[in-house]
Amino acid sequence: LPELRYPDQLNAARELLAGPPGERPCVRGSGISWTYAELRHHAAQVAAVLTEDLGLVPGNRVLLRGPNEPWQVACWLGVLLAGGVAVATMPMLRRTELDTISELARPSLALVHHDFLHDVPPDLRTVAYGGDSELTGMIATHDGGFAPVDTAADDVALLAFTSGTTGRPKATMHFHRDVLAIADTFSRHVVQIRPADVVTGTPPIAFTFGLGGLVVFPLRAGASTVLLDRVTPPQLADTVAEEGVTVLFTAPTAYRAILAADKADRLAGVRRLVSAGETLPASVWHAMHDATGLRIIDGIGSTEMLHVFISAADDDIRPGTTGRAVPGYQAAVLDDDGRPVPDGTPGNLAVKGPTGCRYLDGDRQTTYVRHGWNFTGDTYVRDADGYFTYLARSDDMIVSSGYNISGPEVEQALIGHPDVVDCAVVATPDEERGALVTAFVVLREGAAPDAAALQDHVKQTIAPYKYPRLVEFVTELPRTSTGKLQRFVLREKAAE
Ligand code: 3SK
Repeated sequence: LPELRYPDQLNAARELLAGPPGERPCVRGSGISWTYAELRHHAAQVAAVLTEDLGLVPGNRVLLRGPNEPWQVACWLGVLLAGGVAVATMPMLRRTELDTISELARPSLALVHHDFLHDVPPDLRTVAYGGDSELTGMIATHDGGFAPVDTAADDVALLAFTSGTTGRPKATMHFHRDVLAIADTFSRHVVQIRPADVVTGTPPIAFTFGLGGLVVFPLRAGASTVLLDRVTPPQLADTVAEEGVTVLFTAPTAYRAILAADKADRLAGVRRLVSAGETLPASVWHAMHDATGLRIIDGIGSTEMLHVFISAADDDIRPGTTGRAVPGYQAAVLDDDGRPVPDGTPGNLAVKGPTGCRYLDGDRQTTYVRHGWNFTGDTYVRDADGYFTYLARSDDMIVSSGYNISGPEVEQALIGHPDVVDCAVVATPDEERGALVTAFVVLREGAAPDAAALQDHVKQTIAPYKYPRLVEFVTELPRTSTGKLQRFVLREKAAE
């Protein structure tokens, strides 16, 4: 792999929009269909509104909130063209989570889809976009002639939030060059997206898996992308057939559901299936291969590294393993002191490459980045051929249907219910979702067990997908003599 070299002055949005011919189809979704020239025009209009009308200066942060559709892409690119820092937030987040993100990211303003204005902190200057909104009125006075800000390759382009194990989200910073690097490694060398490709998928573009797969990769390759807002797996398969999709990004749960719904034949026109977000069971890989002849490209990435760093494609794939280090990255299994463990021995997965983990607030940095290695928090084993196999999360994160859910965050939500005196949240292994969020709850004396009421309470407090699907009522939680919760006891109980 030739070393990735970028000029010192680099604006990722300008690069992503500059290449392909203007008339080429670029992005469609929600009834909109834009060519590259049209996306370029709208992104430049957004940048002009931000700088000339709203007073944004380079380095200011802009919170973004909305579903996967073309205007979110125009806003994201517009922020980068203006030299701003995009802070994309998952559309399902609620006020509590958005308050924390605002507190940490300190955005100067927010661009929010007109259907998602609820739950945005009221003291944040917010401009609605899409349809007949404030932004639509504002961009009308700009002709799209905005000159992109000449950012440095190492200027921060985006803050990506990850749910920390403590329940408090953590922001990771990524540079303009990182945005191009993920396309010039995983996309270029493993997925191999081409200009004629039509890409789609399910991850929100506020999640870096979706941002890369559905925005950065297709744009960098001059391909086109179809953005979908909340589709079921059978609807996804139908859309793939109807829209002529050739590259699909989704999670193992969706591949399994497409197979279960007997919809795999709808993937007949697809060239590449990509899976990330959770580990892909060998059984799903083989079932999809039997049904379609396609070999799913599995991968592991992280918000901290921006995108996928271990993967394999075509004949290199060994189902059940995640693959090998993506060209441009190095991966290793290390002990707690940072020394490599022998092949076949479980240890901490560590990775280094052109992108890297940079937390906005410093306290995690020294724990998660040591000797130039980024520790991912996963326990992995490597074989003699350099294939990495996932064993478990090393911390308290629960990975369910591709979502990273922090056990302590769900506990904090539960403990806010007047009937709950103590609780602990762990994962129960599950064939369908990878893991189920499971709550062990101690009720106040006299309170009647009502799992549905507790589940509703969590859904009202934090993003609904984090609610505990299983609730078990207990009289006490296992604790050490110093009062420390013995999570491993509960994990074993949950797995029984
Ligand atoms: O979960 C993953 O494997 C992943 C992949 C790409 C980008 C981000 C993440 C968290």
